[in-house]
Amino acid sequence: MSLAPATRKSSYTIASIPGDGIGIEVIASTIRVLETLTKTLNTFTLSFTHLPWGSAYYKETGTYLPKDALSTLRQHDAILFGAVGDPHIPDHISLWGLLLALRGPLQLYANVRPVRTFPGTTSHLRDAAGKPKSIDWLLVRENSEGEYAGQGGRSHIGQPWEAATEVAIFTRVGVERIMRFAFKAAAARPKKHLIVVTKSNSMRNGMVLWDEVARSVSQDAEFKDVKWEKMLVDAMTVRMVASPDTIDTIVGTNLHMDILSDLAAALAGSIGVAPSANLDPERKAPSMFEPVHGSAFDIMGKGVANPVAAFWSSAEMLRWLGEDDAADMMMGCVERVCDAGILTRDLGGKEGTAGVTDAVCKEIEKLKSR
Ligand code: GGG
Repeated sequence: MSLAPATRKSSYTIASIPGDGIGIEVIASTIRVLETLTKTLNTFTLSFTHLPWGSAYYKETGTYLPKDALSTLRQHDAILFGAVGDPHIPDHISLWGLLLALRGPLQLYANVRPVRTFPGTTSHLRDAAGKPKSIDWLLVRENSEGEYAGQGGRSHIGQPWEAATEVAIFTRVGVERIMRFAFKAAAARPKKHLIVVTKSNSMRNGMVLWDEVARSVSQDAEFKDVKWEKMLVDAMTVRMVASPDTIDTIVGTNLHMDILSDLAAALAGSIGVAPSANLDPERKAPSMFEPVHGSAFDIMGKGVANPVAAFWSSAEMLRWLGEDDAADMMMGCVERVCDAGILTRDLGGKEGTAGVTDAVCKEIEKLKSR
């Protein structure tokens, strides 16, 4: 949900950061698919800047990002990101060195994760008749503060009395802007229903601020049609499993929604298809699009990674740039391929990354004759 309108152009610049592990494979596939799409449609072009930032770059240079990384990225219309994580580097070093060093400083404060039962996947939820239930939710994750604000520390390291803190920061401006974004997103969906997830029984400061801001934003005339309710995060996990039909749009903190969005993706069918968008709704910085999945080093280089989450993320990128028709066409092609059973092994199929990518490219080329 943009707060500033997209400016359509004839040509867009995309910064590509494949990162680590299978991120490298799925982003290569995605660029092939996007290039096939733009060539077929002939309505706009995409030019890619290939940035080598990731764990290999860190091993070589001692840093994940060069000093001018943010200014380099700001020269682009959008960022396509793969994954971060390497078994030889502690996860907190890689995550803070790359992904979190972009989300916070670029103020990509809204992390949007659409979750639905995709063609070719089956929801893990079954109704009383034993039939799989399908899911269609929109998850909105606050993406700049909470436990991810970077405040905390360790003292008396190695002593039995060692102490460590991870301070959750919630600011009124941070909570209000994500709440407005979420209400707007909910208002744009047919059900117009928003669940605000917190833990405001035990967390009596920051989480109570969330509740208060939610109430005050809900009173805006703009949101009078949105039905909203509060839910504690523990109860929300039960509701996601037991009553999925009562859910539409969910908003919550950085940490809560990181966890709930993995659960949601798994319940809907597979994390292998789950997309995400790190948005600056004011469009001062380029927004960043990435699959929810990580680097999956165990299957790296085997040619079996599922590229669908990266394809879907790139369709969200096109939509964000104002190219809705191209995004719809691309998603239509990906869905037809998956529906035809051309799937990677994680979804029970027989294809590898290349097989699915080839099939999507062929489906896109068919658009020429329509
Ligand atoms: N493509 C997503 C990715 O690389 N995720 C790594 C990860 O651990 N992310 C944690 C987070 O999103 O907070």
